[in-house]
Amino acid sequence: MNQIQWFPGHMAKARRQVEEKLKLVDIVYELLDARIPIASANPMIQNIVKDKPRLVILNKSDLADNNETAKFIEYYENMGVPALGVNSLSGNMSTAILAKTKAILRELSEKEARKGMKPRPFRAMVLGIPNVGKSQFINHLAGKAKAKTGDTPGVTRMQTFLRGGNFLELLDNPGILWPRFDGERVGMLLAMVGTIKADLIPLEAVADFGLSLLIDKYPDRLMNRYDLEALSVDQRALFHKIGINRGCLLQGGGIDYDRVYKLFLHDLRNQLLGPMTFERITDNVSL
Ligand SMILES: Nc1nc2c(ncn2[C@@H]2O[C@H](COP(=O)(O)OP(=O)(O)OP(=O)(O)O)[C@@H](O)[C@H]2O)c(=O)[nH]1
Ligand SMILES: [Mg+2]
Repeated sequence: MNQIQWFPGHMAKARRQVEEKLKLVDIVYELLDARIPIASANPMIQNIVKDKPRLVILNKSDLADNNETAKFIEYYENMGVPALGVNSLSGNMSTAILAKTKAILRELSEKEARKGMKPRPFRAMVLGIPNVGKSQFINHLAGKAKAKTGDTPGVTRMQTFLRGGNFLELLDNPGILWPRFDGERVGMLLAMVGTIKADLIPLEAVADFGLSLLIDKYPDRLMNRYDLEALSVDQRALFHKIGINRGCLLQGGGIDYDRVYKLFLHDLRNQLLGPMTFERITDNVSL
């Protein structure tokens, strides 16, 4: 993965570019990763978007726990921030997104109609941290693979408007914002789902973090997947057990822990333990 390095200068530039583009649009689609809605949010979003209408998109909702996605949506809506869960890969959410957009922008349409203006497509821009699925989301709405996607952050360059049905125009070049940098936990979550380059943090630390999250939030799935009879508090012992059950052995017979960690993270990222959400609303959300 080609990691964008965010330095203060880059952040200022990204912010400026987004602020320029904001003038061109009626609404902002703020994309979050439904598995980590808090960690994948840009900390300055409110400050950057200001009073431009905003719709929070919990993207990659196919990878997340539906119950938890519903709770996050309810939470945002209660705070006055409209939100929707979306699977940009294979779902068909265009109608729901357009309907929600129209509802959010109703006042604007009415105002324009009173001024005698003809109905026009709304203009939207997509905002989010690298790799959250901005280009995929645009393609989903535009109906074809028009924006370039890839699992490397930072693949998008050009700037035009794409048609998303008859009522929407999307800024082709999405606004890329930096992730949170406040604390180890956020970095771990981003590395765990594969949003930031995994080797920025030692493999063992990411796997260890993931294991403790699963012990806390999805213990049954963990035990089922790896045939564990009990979840001891000693994580090294659990990885040892997983290593034995999965045949991650060194030539001399010891456990190949690196392989165990990789296998575990691969399973996590590829939904082999089912769709999961790694944060809860109670984990101190700030909008
Ligand atoms: N399962 C699933 N994968 C998704 C979804 N949306 C995007 N992806 C995948 O996530 C990866 C990143 O998607 P992009 O659309 O390239 O992300 P981006 O935000 O445009 O990334 P940058 O342009 O690099 O900032 C790709 O491998 C997509 O296939 C989704 O809703 N569900
Ligand atoms: Mg992109």
